[in-house]
Parts: sequence; structure tokens; C-alpha cells
Amino acid sequence: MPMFEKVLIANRGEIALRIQRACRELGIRTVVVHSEADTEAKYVKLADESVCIGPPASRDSYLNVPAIISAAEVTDSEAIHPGYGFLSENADFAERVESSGFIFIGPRPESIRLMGDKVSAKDAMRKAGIPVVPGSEGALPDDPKEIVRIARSVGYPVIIKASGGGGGRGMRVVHTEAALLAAVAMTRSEAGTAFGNPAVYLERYLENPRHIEIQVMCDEHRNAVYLGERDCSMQRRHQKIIEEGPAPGIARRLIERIGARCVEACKKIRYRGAGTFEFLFEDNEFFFIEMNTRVQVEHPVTELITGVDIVQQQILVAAGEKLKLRQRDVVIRGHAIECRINAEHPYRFTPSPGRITAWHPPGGPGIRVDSHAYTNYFVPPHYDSMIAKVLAYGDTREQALKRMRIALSEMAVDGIMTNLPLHRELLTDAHFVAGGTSIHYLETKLEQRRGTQDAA
Ligand code: MV4
Repeated sequence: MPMFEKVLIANRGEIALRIQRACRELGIRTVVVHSEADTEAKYVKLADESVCIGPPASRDSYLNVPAIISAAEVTDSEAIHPGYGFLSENADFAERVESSGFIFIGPRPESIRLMGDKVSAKDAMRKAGIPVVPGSEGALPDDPKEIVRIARSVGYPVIIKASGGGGGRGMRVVHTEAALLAAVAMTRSEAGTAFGNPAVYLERYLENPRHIEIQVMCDEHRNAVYLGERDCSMQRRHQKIIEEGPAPGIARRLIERIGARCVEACKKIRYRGAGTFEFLFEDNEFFFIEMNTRVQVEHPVTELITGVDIVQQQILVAAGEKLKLRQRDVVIRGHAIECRINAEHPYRFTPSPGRITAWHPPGGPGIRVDSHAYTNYFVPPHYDSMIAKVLAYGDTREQALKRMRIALSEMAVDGIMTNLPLHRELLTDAHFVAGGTSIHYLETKLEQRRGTQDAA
């Protein structure tokens, strides 16, 4: 299949700019679709063409499937890159894109559907040789006696998860048998309302894990590689705020073993494109929880430590090209850390949209800034609050940490509030600096911080 001449970008903000840059380097012309709130954005003007697809609210623009398909038609685009969020993991959208004669830059719709249903995802991965969290085999039955029996055999605490959920939506931790059936009923009913699917499953609840994910890239010709791991444990309410790679303190041979399994699983399900296997990591063991079928916010961490341009690779494999990359060519070198800069109150986390009156991004050796922001840019209130990703790369984690501290000290954003103060604090936090904190670390730290402030 010939390379694309024109790609439509069905997203906004930093990732729309990131995809645009990848296209430009590949010699592909770009069309960016945008809402009325993003008309004046510089990355929209920078695209070869732009199409306004509706009012500010996401459902009327970035989630408006007919408007996006029409934009692809009127601009003669050949392929659509969905970025992350919005329609990126919507199997129906991927199907509509293909049935309208365009190429979806992402996995086949069947793969998106398989992974979107967490019960079928876990089942497929277990059958493909990936270690999963011990729990119910498939969805929980209706029979309360059976549910009680399953929970006993798994052992408390357990977690009830909605099959249609994911990313932290629709889950409930249960510590005792007395609380089990009510929790199952609640989760079922919420899942029916929220996801239109009341199916739930049960797992052993891991109390203090890390969140480690494996990046993969696959073509249509049965080639697949893994691109190392990222540690995404520094998060609050399922919003990651710092990611890094490699994961501090995890033996290389463990990563290589799980990475090889991910590659085998991808081949088995004929996965295409970029993907991320999410694992919980506890007591030196990996447990699969979910697979993401999109490019992720934190993909630049992997780009810095492997030298692979993930977005370009997504486009190339979507065009039907064979991966040139072989596993032996994937060499992890150095260390990368990413700080997500959000337009929000640094400790209260309330959104802080508005006009940026001065924008001073950092720079220098080993620093990468992925951002669509600039002085006089207006951060619209309708979307995600992330306005930049600051990355620091170094030969060692210590060097990356140093460079990140310098970068954060150079950076200044006026006119709106940002979480820069929180990042500056975390980059000198003894536990974070030591490496290997759990998924609960940040929330616990913030609670303690709140406590000490109330006392003052
Ligand atoms: C878990 C877990 C503990 N044990 N599953 C939350 C998001 C979704 N992807 C899965 N999640 C979890 N599943 C078992 N069996 C703890 C979490 C979890 C979590 C996972 C990854 C990153 C951040 C998290 C924050 C809270 C809970």
C-alpha cells in the first residue's frame, strides 16, 4: 500500500500538534478538525488545512462522528489519526472510518472491541499467556452463593470491576464477605447505567502495587516488538501526573520476560499498531489489568529511551508497511521522566482555564516540551486541563531528575494557575527520588500535606 498523502487529525491540543509534526516529517499533508473554541489555536493555523466541526462541547465536535467523516470526505483525506481520548478507543468509530473508505490509524475495530470489554480482554490475555490478577473466570454469575464461593476462593480483600469500565471507572473494593453482595449489586447497577453493560468481574485486590506498562508496536505482517516499560504510579484519582522509564528497581530480566509475552500475545490476536499493556506490579510479579489500544499521553518517555518515533510508526503500519524495527534493534538507553503540566490549582486541583499572559518553556540538554501553548494562548474551559508535557532525559535517572528540576525552575506560566509547584515539590520528595513508590503514594502524601496545613 502506498504511503498517505493526507491525514486528518481528529484531536486537539498537544497531541494534535505532535501528530502534525510526525506527518510533516513523513511528507504527509495534514488536516486538523477543531471546535469553535480552538479556532484561534496556533497548531490549527499551522496545519495545511483545518475544518471547524462544531461548537466547543466535545460531544458536538471532537466526538461528532458524522462531522469528522464529512471533514475527511471534503478534504480528500486518506486516513484518520484519533490521538488519545475522544474517539480513539471507540470501536464503532474505527468501523465507521473504515466503512467510509478511510484508514483508521490504530488497531482493527475487533481489537478495540476486545480490549474495551475488560472481561473479554482479560480472558484473551490469560489465554495468550499473560499473567493476570487472580479472580473470577469471566463475568460473575447471578447466583449469590456462587459469588460468595468465588470470593472465598480468591481471598479477601477483593475488587469488583465493571466489564464496561476501565481506567478506574466502575470499581469497588470489598474487605469482608458481609459487604460482598451489596457491593456486587451496586457495581452492577452503576455499570448498567454508566456503560450500558451490567457485567462485573472480581479480582483479588492488590493493596500496594505499582502501575507498570509495556509499550508495543505491531504491523499487519505478524511483526511485533515491545519498547520497554513505563512506571506510571505517580497519579491522583486515576490521572497520571509523572511517568518515567525504565521503571526504577525492576530487574531487566523481569521486563524482558513480560515484554516477550506481550509480543507473543499481540501476534496471537493479530494486533496492529501501537498498544499498551497495563500491569499492576507487586512483590516482583506482573498482573495484567487492561490493554490500551491508542497512543498514550506518556509515549514520549518511550521515544526518548528507545529513539523510536511512536507516532510515525503508527502511521507507517496503518499504511500497511512492514515494521523495520526488530526486537534486537530496540535498545533502552538512559532514563526519561515526564511531568504533565496542567492548568489547575496545584493542591486543590480545580481547573484554571484562561489566557496565558506569559509562557516560558524550559530548554537545554535532554529537555523536550510537547505543548501547543504560547504567550496569549487561551486555555479553553471545555477540555482536559493538560497544557504541556515536560520531559527530561539523562544517561541515568539521577541526571534526568537533575535536568527536570532545572527545567521546572526555568519554566514560568503567567495568567493561569498550574501544577508546577506540585511538580517542583515532587522532584525533591525523598520517596519519589528513591524510586519505586506505589499507586497510592501521591494521594497519601497529599492527605498528609492537607493535615499539616490545617494544623498551621
Ligand atoms: C486494581 C487495583 C488493585 N487490585 N485491581 C484502577 C484503574 C484500572 N485500570 C485498574 N485499577 C486498579 N485495579 C486489583 N486487582 C488497583 C487499581 C488502582 C489503580 C491502578 C493503576 C493506577 C492507579 C490506580 C489507582 C487506584 C486503584
